[in-house]
Amino acid sequence: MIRTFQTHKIRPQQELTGKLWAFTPLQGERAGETLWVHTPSCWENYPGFGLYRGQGRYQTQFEGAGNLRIECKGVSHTAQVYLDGEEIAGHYNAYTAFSAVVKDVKAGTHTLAIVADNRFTPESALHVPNDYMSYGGVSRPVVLESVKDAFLEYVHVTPSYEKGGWRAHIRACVISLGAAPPALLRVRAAGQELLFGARALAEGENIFEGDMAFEGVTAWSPQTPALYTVTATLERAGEPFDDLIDRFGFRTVETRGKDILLNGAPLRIKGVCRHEDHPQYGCALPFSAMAYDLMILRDLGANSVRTSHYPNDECFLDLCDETGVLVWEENHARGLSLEQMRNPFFEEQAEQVTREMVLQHYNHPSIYIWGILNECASDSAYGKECYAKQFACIAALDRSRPRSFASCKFKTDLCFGLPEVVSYNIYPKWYHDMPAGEYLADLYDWVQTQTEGAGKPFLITEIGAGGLYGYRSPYATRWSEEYQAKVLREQLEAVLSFSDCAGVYIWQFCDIRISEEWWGGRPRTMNNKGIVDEYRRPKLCYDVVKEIFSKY
Ligand code: ADA
Repeated sequence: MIRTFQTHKIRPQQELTGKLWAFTPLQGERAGETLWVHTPSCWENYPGFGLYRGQGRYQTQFEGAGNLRIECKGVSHTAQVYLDGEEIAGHYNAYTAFSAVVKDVKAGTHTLAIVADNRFTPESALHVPNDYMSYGGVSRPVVLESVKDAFLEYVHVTPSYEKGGWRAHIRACVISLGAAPPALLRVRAAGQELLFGARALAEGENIFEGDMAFEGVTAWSPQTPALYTVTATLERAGEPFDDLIDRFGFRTVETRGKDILLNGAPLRIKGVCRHEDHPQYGCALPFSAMAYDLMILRDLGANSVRTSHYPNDECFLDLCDETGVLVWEENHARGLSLEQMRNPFFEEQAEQVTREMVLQHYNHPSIYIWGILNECASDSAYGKECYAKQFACIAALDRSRPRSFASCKFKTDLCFGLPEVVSYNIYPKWYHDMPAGEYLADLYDWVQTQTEGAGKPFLITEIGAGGLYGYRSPYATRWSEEYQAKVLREQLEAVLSFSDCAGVYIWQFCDIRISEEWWGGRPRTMNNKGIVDEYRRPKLCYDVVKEIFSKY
């Protein structure tokens, strides 16, 4: 499933996944063997491939002719794409989309092959052995489109509320495959139209910008997740030849003093951190599993999800837009040390995933904040330079949302002057023994008196404790469900009763698989801090979270 709504009515589009493809592992004992596998999927879920780390070739055939645009929504984690044996694209990072256009393809049957690679090589700065799993496979949909000499790449809508009325800034990007004859661009949104008169198109990107005003529209909010459609069409001589349909919502996000404001009203975040992970699907969750996760999240009384630690599947974001779940969307990085940030590939790879995240997910009204570099070296001068660059990269692409990062550098963090929101991951009574309330007050005081984060909104982006599903102990010993429930109660009460805090995210939604290299301190080679286990079975803490979320 590509999206939860149709994105083209004129441009022919077809999902190539959603059926069996031929899979061939390229290394290991079974190298060269061919299996028929469902797609999208991760090879860790094929019998015998649970621990395979290497390259795998996925192959399918399709009918097509003309200018073909092939979009991969996500290949984990490095991809090389071949059409009829010719390499047409390469991409690093599992969690963002990429595409290639091949011109003048002859009519007939064509072979598409994608070689996915999940190895931890020195050239991979972001996918490293970690406290989550870097799966292998064609993990998100692959889409085939037929385009003319020019086509729409994106149409970004930035809503604003001025003098009692909604307006929107429109920025559309048209890609031309060569110098192309004049084309007209028509943008329709929420019953209004903006027309850009015919203009010649230069090869590559052509940007169109303008403003629109609206009347009688409904604002998007968690209580009223009203969505509108924006339809952009390219036309010549009155004939539309390409289109792009997206959705957006009328809402503003800003920070004022200690508050994060949505449509002018302070937000109180009650959220969970969620990895895309499932024992049956790896990171390639089908629509039904994503929708089920959101049902659990809403049943818990949560109003937000943090896409820790990477950009999420667009279908999941579509569902968040539709159900009014606020999203902290995060670029890809977890716990990189100073040395890892000095990897010569780090800057380029981090900038790429950040750009792709913002450009691809720009219109989702549910995304209220961009996060970067979870728990990286924000306590060093070099780390600070990297944080500054990535925040600048986001600001250059989007000024309509605040930015933040989740720090674990306690009283040594140097970066709170950079973003609009200060965020901390804290684990009182799990990684140390200080009571949650005392710990939080001390940390908050330090931020206010010693850092450039003073006076900014303050979020707790992780609290949590491990609890092994089914391990019960009348003495509430560590790792028992009882201990986890007890700790979460204390942490949640402390954070939510702290009026200077804009909210909390629980680490984490469900138990997840981690890289084998990370087994120390992680029973079952899983991170067991889920409110539900990996099969989404509720632990004892489920009712505690529900009770406390409903109280605040
Ligand atoms: C960190 C990190 C998470 C997870 C967590 C834990 O705060 O951001 O990815 O590793 O700790 O379980 O310890």
